[in-house]
Amino acid sequence: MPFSNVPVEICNAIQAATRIGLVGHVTPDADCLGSIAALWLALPELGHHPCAFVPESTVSRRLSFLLRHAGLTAAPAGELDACDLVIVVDTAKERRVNLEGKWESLLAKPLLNIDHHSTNTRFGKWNWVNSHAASSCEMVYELLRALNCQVTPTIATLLFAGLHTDTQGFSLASTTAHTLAIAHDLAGAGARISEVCERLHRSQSKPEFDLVKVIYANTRVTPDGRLAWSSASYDEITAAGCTAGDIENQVEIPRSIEGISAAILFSEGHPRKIRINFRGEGTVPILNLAQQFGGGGHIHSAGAMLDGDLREIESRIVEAATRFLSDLPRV
Ligand SMILES: [Mn+2]
Repeated sequence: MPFSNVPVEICNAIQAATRIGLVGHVTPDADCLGSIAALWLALPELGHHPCAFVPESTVSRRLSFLLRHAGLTAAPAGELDACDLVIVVDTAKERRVNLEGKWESLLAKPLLNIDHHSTNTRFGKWNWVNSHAASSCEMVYELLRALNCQVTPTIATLLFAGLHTDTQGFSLASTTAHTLAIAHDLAGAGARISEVCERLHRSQSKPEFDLVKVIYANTRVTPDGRLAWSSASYDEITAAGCTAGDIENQVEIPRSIEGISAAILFSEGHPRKIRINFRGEGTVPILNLAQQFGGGGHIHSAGAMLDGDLREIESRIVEAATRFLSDLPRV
């Protein structure tokens, strides 16, 4: 595998640093946590003492195994002061960083931005943004190879988790021969694949299962069959015994209906804070719709946050989505 993809200044910035902070995005997913945990395990080999800033309350129960496997303990936010380099992974814009306190405090630091979101605002001093990469873990793998770091079985497991989830089990259009070649390398390095997949797909708690039932029950499809959407109100989420952190990729439920062009999930993790996940099938550039509502992400997978009444936001966005899709040719 060639690792010439990694810009030399990225390696230089890491090698020159003494105390490296690691930061990801709010509502961290497996790609974000896997990237942070893998770097946290690998960088000491280069003589660095990384600090991972991952507020514990933001990590879903289902994904907490990633941090446990790494033996990672999150650093208190105050330790950011001592860092002379902060690597921000999988985060499209600085406002989405997952930090206790104010994200603005981060901007005073030299930032190294490693990401695969096409909407990345290039907020770092160094920016390595590759929107062709299926996951940030894929990029972190290349980085570790370029830095001549060992990829231990645990590091391989963490990176595999990110590759696997961001590609929906290697099922999305973003899955390339390159993605699979890296997955092959990770398997060769000892990634514990069945363990990751059991944690990700066969480890639902009863509350998570009950929330899934709500999302199935609330799924609707427009008369033309092009849009499927669902919702979970704050009351429904709490009645199931879940919290905002348990909303992950349940948008895959309405998305699983045959023939749709787009799927949307509206979730009210906190009262009147509505998170919207958008997915586009085939060539549907759903990001353009999400951006009408201040959102961002990838061309076929995007998100937005709005404040207000769930039902009002739901009907407004479903209407806009229907219009958006009617202007596109049928897939
Ligand atoms: Mn990602």
